[in-house]
Amino acid sequence: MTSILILNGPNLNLLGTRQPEVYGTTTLADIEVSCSNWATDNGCDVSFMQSNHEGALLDAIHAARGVHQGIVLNAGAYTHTSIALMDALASVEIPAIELHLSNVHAREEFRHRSFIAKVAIGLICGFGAHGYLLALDAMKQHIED
Ligand code: CA2
Repeated sequence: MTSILILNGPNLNLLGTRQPEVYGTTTLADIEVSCSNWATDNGCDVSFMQSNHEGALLDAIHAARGVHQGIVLNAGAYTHTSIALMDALASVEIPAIELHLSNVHAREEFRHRSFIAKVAIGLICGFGAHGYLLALDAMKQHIED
């Protein structure tokens, strides 16, 4: 069965509790339920994880080898800073989609730079929590094509 890993980076555990004008009112737990429902409806396996620690995200990417066929990554602020995450994605050779709730290109200049985009097959941003389902659809299509 097609298996997709969804990885969430720093501060995303706070979703739905602060800055609703930027990130909406949906919690990360709500998003996990939607992704799990999507998995059931689409005959896929979806694993969901969040960490505030760069090393834990790196370990999860390394451990995905031979287990998951695709990675959806909302790396949070590490998107704009982490060469280590970029290198990890490149080294495991698993297709990855960069995901953001907000439209990072309509925000501060420092959010326009992405190390993840350099190794991702594509980027989805600006659609809030629905972006997770868009990313899963896109990844399933990519894997099965
Ligand atoms: O839009 C996104 O999904 C981001 O990845 C969110 C990151 C931000 O650094 C990226 O530039 C874009 C920040 C996540 C912080 O999430 C919070 C949620 C609620 C309250 C406070 C922070």
